[in-house]
Amino acid sequence: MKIGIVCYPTFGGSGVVATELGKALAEKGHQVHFITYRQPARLDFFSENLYYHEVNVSQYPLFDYPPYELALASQLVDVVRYQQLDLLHVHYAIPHASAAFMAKQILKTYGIHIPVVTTLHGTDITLIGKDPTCKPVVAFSINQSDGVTAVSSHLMKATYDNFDIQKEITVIPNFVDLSRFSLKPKDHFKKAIAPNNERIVVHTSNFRKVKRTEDVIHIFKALLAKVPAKLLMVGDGPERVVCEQLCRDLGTCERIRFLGKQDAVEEILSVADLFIMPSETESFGLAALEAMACKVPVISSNAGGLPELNIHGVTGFMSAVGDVDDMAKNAIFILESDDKLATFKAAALNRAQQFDIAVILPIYESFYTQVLEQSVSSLLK
Ligand code: GMT
Repeated sequence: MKIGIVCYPTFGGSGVVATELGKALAEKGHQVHFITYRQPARLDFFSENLYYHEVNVSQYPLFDYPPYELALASQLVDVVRYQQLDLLHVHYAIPHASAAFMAKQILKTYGIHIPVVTTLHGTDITLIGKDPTCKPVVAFSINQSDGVTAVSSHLMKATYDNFDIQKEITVIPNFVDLSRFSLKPKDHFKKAIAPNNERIVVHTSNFRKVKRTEDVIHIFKALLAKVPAKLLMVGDGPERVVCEQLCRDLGTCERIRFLGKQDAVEEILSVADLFIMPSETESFGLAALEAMACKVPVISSNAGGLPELNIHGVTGFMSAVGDVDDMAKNAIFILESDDKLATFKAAALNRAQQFDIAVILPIYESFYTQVLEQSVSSLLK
């Protein structure tokens, strides 16, 4: 199959899922064309089946707001026409689904029919998508897609609850590449971070408000009262400075390292004993899945789709959003005993194996086949 993939090329979860999916499809022999405004962060190797088409947005001085959606739609028309794509798969509804719809209408005038699959990832529905500035366009472009997937049952329900959707939404969960995300021998790194054998706690995110990164610092502060530990904060974003100030106020700076954006997250997770994800909303929690694949139990909120991943009392614990005392209590429970920690670690890996890319990739492939067959039969009607 010749598949065009549209996504945000950043470290955000939807971009990671889209890029890893494209890479895996290419390895399986499909021809995959990424159409994005920058080379996706994880598109880090060459393959004869992988293509990259950059979207260039005009900087014409009349425009206060560069017309990205228009540039994307134009590029989609071009790539579909000249690369003869079979299907477009757009990740994150805004503005990708509406740009794909526009491209599809233009392509019809050339006698080309291109089926569009839209994958909903999270804030495109639960935050910004609901905003009146986006809502009618998001609803329309979901309904106009030939296939729609959501990364959790929670997100699928939230989409039906918040928008007038007539389309069937299929749940295809996030996945992890277990050959990359697995425990790596990183003892020298562990020794450097925790020379006195302290427990290592990790948080990774894009440090936006929705991630409640300040909660991570509060949970860690409470944990320190019982368990010697170090905290690694991975990633960057608007809340990082707030967290750095909070560490100073709480006197915990010596025990916390802010590592910024990192490519080799799996190496950091390989030395971790606990992962903290206290998010306000989280449609799936890909970062938590990646931690679990590296045998790291998870302390999370019970928001959104997290209960579909983190099994309370087995792979970690969940608490109500903002209940940092309960999260700290659960963190102490896991970390205070080597035996308990070993049990939680094994269970975390066991759960992650259910989301192995080898399991999820064929689900996407058969979804594409189904969408293609349906669109061919609707053309013949
Ligand atoms: O909103 C974000 O955090 C970024 C967003 C994205 O689309 O880049 O992440 C969402 O998609 C991920 C991949 O499907 C999910 O694992 C995350 O849970 C989800 N984030 C939120 O819902 C907050």
